[in-house]
Amino acid sequence: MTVSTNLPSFHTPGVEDDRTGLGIETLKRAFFDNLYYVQGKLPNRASTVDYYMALAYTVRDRLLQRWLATEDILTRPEVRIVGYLSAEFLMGPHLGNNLINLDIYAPVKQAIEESGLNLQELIDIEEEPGLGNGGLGRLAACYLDSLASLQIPAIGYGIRYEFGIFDQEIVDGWQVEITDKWLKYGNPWEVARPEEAVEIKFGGYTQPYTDDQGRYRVRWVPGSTVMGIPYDTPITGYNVNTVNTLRLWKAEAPESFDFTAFNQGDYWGAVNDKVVSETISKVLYPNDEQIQGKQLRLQQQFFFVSCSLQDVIRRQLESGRTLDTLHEKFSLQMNDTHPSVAVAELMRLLVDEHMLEWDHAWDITTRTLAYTNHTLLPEALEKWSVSLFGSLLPRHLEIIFEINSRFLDQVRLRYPGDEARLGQLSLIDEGGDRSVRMANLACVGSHAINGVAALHSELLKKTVLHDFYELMPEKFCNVTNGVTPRRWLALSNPRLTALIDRRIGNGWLTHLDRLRELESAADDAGFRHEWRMVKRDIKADLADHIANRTGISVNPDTLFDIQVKRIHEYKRQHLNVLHIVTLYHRLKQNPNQDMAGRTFIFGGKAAPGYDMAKRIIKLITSVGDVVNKDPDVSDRLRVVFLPDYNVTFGQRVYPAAELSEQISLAGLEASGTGNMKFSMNGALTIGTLDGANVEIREEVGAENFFLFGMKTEEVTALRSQGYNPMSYYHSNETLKAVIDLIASGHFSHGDRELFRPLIDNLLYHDPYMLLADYQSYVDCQDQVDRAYRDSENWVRMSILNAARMGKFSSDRSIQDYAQTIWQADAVPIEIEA
Ligand code: C3B
Repeated sequence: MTVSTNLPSFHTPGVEDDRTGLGIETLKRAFFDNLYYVQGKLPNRASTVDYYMALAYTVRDRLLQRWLATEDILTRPEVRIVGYLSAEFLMGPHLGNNLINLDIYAPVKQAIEESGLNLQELIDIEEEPGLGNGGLGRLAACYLDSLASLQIPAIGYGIRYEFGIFDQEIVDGWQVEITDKWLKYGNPWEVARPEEAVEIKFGGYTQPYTDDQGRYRVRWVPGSTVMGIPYDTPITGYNVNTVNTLRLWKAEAPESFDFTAFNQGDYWGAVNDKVVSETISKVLYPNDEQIQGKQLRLQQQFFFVSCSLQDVIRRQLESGRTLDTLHEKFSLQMNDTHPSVAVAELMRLLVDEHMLEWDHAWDITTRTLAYTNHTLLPEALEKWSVSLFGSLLPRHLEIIFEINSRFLDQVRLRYPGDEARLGQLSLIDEGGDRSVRMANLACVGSHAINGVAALHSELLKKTVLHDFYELMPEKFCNVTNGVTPRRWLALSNPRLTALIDRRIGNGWLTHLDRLRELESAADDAGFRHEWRMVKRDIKADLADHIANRTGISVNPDTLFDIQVKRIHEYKRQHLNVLHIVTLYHRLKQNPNQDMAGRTFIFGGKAAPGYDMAKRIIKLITSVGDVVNKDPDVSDRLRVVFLPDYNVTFGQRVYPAAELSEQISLAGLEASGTGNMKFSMNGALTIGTLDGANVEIREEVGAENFFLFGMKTEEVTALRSQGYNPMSYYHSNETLKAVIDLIASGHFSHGDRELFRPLIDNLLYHDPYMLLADYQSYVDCQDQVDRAYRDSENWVRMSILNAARMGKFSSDRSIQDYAQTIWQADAVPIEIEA
């Protein structure tokens, strides 16, 4: 289906319009016009931020016609819409990305340069909207890019946090959290739509009543209400007319003032209501994969889910359809369990507010919703105490009990007498303080359940969701994650992109499998030379950046070995440190040791309350302080912790990497997506058989991947047989020496207490089995060292890695979702000139 729109376009045919024209003179005029009329600045008084804002508006003007055309087609009854419900969207800066997707980078660059400014400087000044913690939020952002690029009508639904993920500073080697004020200069990319605000209820009680047809009904009498105000951001597709919408909700009080209180002189009380309401969308919870069970978090989840479902229902009715066919027009994907209260809320809206019969509503609900699981970590499985849930959402608790009772009846029929299984499947955990199991709710209320990499989806079926798999195997599927090559190659690595273009022409950014055409180039010495030169230049740029940021000088001719991701024990940044200390120990014993110079680069945030993760950061910076200053080793070893790792910094770092560290304990990293960004940019991976590493290795070939460590089954076997980390410590001389060196205070000015919690944890518990994988990791790193010194072959492997990454384009992931879960099609939009 192709649709054309003939929305009025407000410009005179034949005349280049200042809001749409792409001629250099037009762009310059529009830019200065926006500076004057929107920013209210004259060029001689304007700051870089003013110029950035003026340019952002100039670019936004150029996508508005497509955005409105896309909005317009959503109202057609036959157009199917994907709604992506996510508590996090880690979008990264918009300006550069929109220049790429609108294909106007070159003319805009020329116009800006002819105006005496530097485009890169304006791109770099954008405060990135950090409305996510890590992988899960960034995946949502890549998926929005691919949905638009594949011309699938879609809306991302989430929360407009006033404060996103904190900014990280490193003070005396420790992480310090600073509030993220991303909105401080205003946000040129969003449009508020207060006319589409919705009302959200909380608390209170429920009341049964009989309707005029004599049917039993329930009414929810809320204790308080807040308003959800939508803020829309355009999501451009690459070289297409589709511009989808990211709709983020801000919480506001229904009335700014409680006039009764105000008139009685209680000014503070009157305004307080507003303050309390606005708290809901105030701040992003900075924990990744660790739930805290805080009331405000449940309020946030219900808030954005209810806003979004009311929005979906409004659109359904406005398109001229009834709610009976909601599932035909909408497919709603729940990004992890964070939005899973949607199951109960959609039922409430259909049954209580729109008066549908229960069974009919249930059929619509389960056909509309689908659930993606992103983790097997037990501490990340969301549970809410029944008492907290009931006090905040009394009607939803009743609905969940009703869903559960009907569901358990079916289970009893299928497995008579199997009480243990019943207890596992129940939506309510009856042990201790009773709680609602959100993953169980999501499974029961969805027609599809998927994991995010082949291994992860298999493990889901075998472990955490095993009972659900046995009961309803037809719901289970896998969609391996992907990342957008527009941001992660075209925007972040223009030099490599240009080199690839010269070799295989263009068009591969939307058909990433075409990178295979580079395979033959791996055998072309001339091409290898060019590839190496590109990498060398980018490494030199990163080295400059590192020097500016941290004062540490690094040599761009050393191997850039990089681990960037959230700091978490299961991701094992400290295993990387054990290797660094091993090399340090070796070099101190034998200063003439033959090895390639290496620069170890780390980046990542620790959850503010996660002591062990914060200590890992301190360990990295402390080892760096000693190693970088020690003349015996510092020509061959450098260790850098780059503060405040975020999307913007990711764009610098992936292109410069030569070795990508993906070293989680097998079975714990659901997929990983950084691993894909590295490989796409020609880094080789050292990794375990975990998450998407398995599939990356399959694609690039075992000979182009450095594999180490136990497999998932070996991990399970070792654990069940009784894992004893101390035995590795006692039987491995080097390992013992390395651990003793850290424990002795060598990296902590003699302080033996600083790293004791980390060391004791490794020796007495080691839940992520670093000691068991240590020797295999070090041996594999030695292999990396030898391989790197055969530089021609290294470059060959680098090219082959990039060439074989087609599978990991998020376009492929979205096509998988569209075919197997959403039944959504492309709707190309023609815009009449
Ligand atoms: C992450 C997982 O840890 C990654 O393996 C995975 O690649 C991404 O999700 C995307 O699927 N994840 C996260 O960032 N936050 C969570 N709460 C759960 C999983």
